[in-house]
Amino acid sequence: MGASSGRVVVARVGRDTLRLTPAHRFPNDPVRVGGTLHWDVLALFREVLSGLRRAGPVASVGVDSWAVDYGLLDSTGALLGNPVHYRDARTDGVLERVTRRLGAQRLYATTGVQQLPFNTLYQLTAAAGSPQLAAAHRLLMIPDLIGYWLTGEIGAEATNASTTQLYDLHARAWADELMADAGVPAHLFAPLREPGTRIGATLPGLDLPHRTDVVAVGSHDTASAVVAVPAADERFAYISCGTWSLVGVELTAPILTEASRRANFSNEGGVDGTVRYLRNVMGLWPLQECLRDWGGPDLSGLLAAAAREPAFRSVVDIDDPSFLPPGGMPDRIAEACRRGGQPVPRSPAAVVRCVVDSLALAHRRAVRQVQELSGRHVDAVHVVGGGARNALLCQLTADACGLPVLAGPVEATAIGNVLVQARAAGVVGDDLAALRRLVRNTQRVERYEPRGGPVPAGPDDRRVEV
Ligand code: LFR
Repeated sequence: MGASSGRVVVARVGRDTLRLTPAHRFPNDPVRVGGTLHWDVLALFREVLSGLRRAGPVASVGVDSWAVDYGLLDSTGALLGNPVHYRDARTDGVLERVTRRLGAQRLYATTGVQQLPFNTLYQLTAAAGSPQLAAAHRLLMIPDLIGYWLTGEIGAEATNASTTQLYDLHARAWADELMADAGVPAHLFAPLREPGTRIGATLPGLDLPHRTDVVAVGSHDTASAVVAVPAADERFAYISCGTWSLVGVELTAPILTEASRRANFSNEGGVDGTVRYLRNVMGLWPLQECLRDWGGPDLSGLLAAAAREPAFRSVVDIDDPSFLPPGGMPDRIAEACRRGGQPVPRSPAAVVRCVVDSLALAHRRAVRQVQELSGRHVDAVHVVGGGARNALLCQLTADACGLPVLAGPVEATAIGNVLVQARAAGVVGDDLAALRRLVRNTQRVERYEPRGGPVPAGPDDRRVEV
């Protein structure tokens, strides 16, 4: 389940085969009620069930989604209200308040996580004192909530737990002391489980035609996507590009230097104990929001027109937090151009060009920084996820980075999800290198060489000084 759409995908996996068939696709449309932006999580669950009915008999099921958001359960296991969307304004100003109290250095030293206003820590602080939180018995992250509804089993998958800013990356356990000091009730958090472990069997009452096992995967979508990066060695950066661009490298140990903290890089938990050392870049969200504002025009036509627009005519700092909330995106882009003394794009094609140019420059900034901060030098940038379909973005990213871009697979998240299940079933080889070899040998990857033309300096590196 992604922030803009979900899908149930059936995979057929063997030692040398990996074939994906989409069984069901569905939109994920948030709902604003009483001024708060919510996920329609029951609708999502209904669509998951329809997908499973269409999928036919399968060996197992794995669930992944975006990170940081959660549902609260009461002592009977009933859901207490709809989960709140991480883009809701309830966290405005909370990061600054909590950080002043707990200290940015301490937060980073314990959790290794970048400062994002919507981290679970800040969402829970925003909810402090609410009757809902007072009645809560358990907190489940979105994929764990779906897993609970499918099986009746409670647990917290580790890769997603690592995004909450309430997880101790050294102890690989919930950060109880931090929770106590932050006023977050530690009893809400479920026992941790690792990707590859069996959660349980689907409940008979769900009325699925076939009962099947549910297996924990890298339930943070980005963790699954990184599993499916078709790299042959470790000298690669990845951009998991969808609503967000997650730009990083894969490491075996976290980087917790002051420079890393100030550059706002995250050490998120990966599959097999790896560290996803990455930064959130704004991604395709501004483009998705422009399309929504324009009533959903055809994207491929717009991208073709954008490719004919003059390059780097107007660029903005696409990572600016002013682009985080939904609504009125074309106006906000125009306003950012005006503020930055850039020509204001007039047509949709010019706006799209500005967004894609700006995103390519933000990719470059993160790819450069991740190498400097980690000491890992990369020979290529792998773009996986929906953004791998965007040829203009891939080419401009290659040009900006001065590195080849290897684009694909588009369905990296689904592939990473299913490969961890297939490994748990003993069908495929055991280390990540073997899983990636299978992806490389079976999936289409497009190569974009840097063209070597002039690329302007990007907007200044934005530092998060808190
Ligand atoms: C990508 C993603 C990012 C996370 C953001 C919010 O889909 O999971 O990794 O930072 O969504 O949850």
